[in-house]
Amino acid sequence: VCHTGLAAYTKFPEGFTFGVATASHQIEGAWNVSGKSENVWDRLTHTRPEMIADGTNGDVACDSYHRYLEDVEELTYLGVDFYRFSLSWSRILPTGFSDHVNPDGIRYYNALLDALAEKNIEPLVTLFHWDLPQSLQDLGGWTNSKTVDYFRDYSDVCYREFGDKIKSWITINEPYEVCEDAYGDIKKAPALDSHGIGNYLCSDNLLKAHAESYHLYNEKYRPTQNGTVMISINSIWYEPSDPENAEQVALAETANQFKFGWFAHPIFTNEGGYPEVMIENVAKQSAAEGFSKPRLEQFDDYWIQRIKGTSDFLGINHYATHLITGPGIDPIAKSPSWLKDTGSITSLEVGGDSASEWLRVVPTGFANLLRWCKSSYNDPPIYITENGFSDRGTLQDYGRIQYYNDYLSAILDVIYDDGVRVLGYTAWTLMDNFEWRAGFTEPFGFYHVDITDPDLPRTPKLSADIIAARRHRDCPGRAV
Ligand code: PNW
Repeated sequence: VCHTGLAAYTKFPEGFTFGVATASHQIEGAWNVSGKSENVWDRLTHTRPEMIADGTNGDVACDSYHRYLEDVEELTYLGVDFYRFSLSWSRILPTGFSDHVNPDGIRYYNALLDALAEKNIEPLVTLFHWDLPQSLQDLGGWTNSKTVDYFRDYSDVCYREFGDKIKSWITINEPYEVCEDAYGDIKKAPALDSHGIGNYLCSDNLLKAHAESYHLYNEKYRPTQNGTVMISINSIWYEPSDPENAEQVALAETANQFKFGWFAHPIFTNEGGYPEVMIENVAKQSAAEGFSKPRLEQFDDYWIQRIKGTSDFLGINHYATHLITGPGIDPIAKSPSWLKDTGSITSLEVGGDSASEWLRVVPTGFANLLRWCKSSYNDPPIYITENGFSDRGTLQDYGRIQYYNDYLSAILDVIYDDGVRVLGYTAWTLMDNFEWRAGFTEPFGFYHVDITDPDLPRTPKLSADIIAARRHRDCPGRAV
């Protein structure tokens, strides 16, 4: 139906849908406006600006809180089927708890949802894309088991207030990045750096929180609202540097279990629970390090059952493939730590580069990841909930155009050659935005945003023009 480029296959199956994504903290701005309270990213950027590449923050960002109608114009120009965005917890619940619902927060998202509906753009909405209320972080955030209840309460408010307009939900964006980067390291806020400990407390709580939110929707809202709920899991996909070498192959599998399997195995396998190799490796390392108990333990039977099967689709965020270069402890690994627990050394795959050090272009890795997901997780229906490329600040973004052509071709290959059930695709991101600790130095957008101009003008890059031209040509009848 819709052509993508020069490849073995050029047409996606009937019903395949396309969208673009953003996240609240990266675009909204209005950080302390109309009742919104401080979140962990506000705190980090305000108190430790030296941790952000260009010293910027999300105070204004793309000012989408005030300019959301411009966003909807851009989406309309691109001709997308759906728009993935996230809700700001501290804008909706300024105390972090459900005792006080902020009417201006509810009004804002309703206005955005209404503007999308007018253009026939479906919302795909993430409840949590990293901007935890600081009030909850003060209580331990995702290391506090009560956050399971607080997240369920927050979900309840969102399902209740917006569930008539939102039929597709994502509970949590990229649990690995939350637990490992934010609690086990300093790569994301709150930058706790509790390596080997906080990261695993987080995963226990975050998986339970996701499951409770799913069950809540299932029991209380699905009968009348008829929507779906999924989780989006990020994968750096690991491959053996020598595919003929059995040890390398085993190490790559271990690395994938530690990265993707950490959160996918408990939800998408028949047996449930954390991957066996994780439980074993962490137990072994913990004992050697002198801990009285393993730093990560298997869920009990109640929670294994409660977490299993709690996602209507497998949401995959994918950007890059890395090569395994050998067994042994990575010299940069802290002790104790997730990285040390994996027992494998990784390195970047060769491939075209981007503005992000971690992002190399390896579309074959994407195809292998999708085949692996099919065989590891019972052939789940899949949505690609993020995929994208950072440029070095140009409107002539040939690198991005090439990236999307190649990665979309990889999807076509696995759909037609391997029967992988990919149902939809989301590009990251609509417009250049606050790229976390990289500030505004790694633009991923179809639109350039000039943050030096107070009007924050948005300009379509070449990639945006090409998408717009193709979508309106090949898919007539789309909202223009
Ligand atoms: C995602 N990796 O993060 C996030 O969901 C977005 O908010 C972010 O802007 C986007 O990707 C671009 O970075 C990722 O190392 C962080 O593979 C790390 C990786 C991938 C995605």
